[in-house]
Amino acid sequence: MGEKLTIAVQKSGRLQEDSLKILKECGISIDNGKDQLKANASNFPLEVLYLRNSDIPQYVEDGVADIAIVGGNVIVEKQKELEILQKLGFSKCRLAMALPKDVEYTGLEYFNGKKLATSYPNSLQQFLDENNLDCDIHVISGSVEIAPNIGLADGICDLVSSGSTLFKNGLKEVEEVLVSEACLVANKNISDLKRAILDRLLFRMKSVLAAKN
Ligand code: PRT
Repeated sequence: MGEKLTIAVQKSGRLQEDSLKILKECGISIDNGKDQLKANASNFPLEVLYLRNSDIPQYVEDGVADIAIVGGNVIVEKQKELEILQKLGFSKCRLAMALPKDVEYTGLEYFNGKKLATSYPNSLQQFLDENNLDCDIHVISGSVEIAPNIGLADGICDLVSSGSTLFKNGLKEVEEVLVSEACLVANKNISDLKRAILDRLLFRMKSVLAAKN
């Protein structure tokens, strides 16, 4: 049997549909049983692993998957050494800091000494360090936007796309920490044989993306 490339894509969630769509647009047919965690392409040397987006950077760094489609913000948060091959133009969002809408925001120094709730402590800490700010970071794994309303934090740092969740929770966005979109990433040490398959895939992907612009 010839060499195969292993790609990780999100099992379910915001990235999954567009991840599979772009593979399909590359002419790759995946034999998919709905609840399977692993599938093979029938017409390309590719195996697909369905994993949680937040676990994907670790799996790629460990070489369990050779490549992956993953949210760019997660690579930053998990602090993994991955090769970013291509930005894919979907799942665009930003990691942003937000405050209760009535707060009079005076600039970044406002945050000094404040308590911030987030699910992205590493990305936030990096931003605070770059700006010489000292905050108390409170890590919560979901429903971050509710934290200021229930007295858990002065503000939040969370992903924003339309802004409607912030609005519904009486918050306003005041600082952008980073921008993110889905990316094709690779393990830094894949074999030459796999690299050759990857080059073929990447060529197709770039053509698909170019046709969209
Ligand atoms: O469980 P798993 O680890 O697989 O997935 P996940 O926890 O990473 O969650 P999922 O599927 O929700 O998000 C996958 C990726 O989509 C994220 O890592 C981002 O890269 C990207 N993405 C794009 C977003 C959003 N937009 C987004 N709006 N991820 C989350 N949100 C959430 C945000 O946290 C907030 O609660 O949506 C809410 C805000 O949306 P708006 O439109 O109201 O601003």
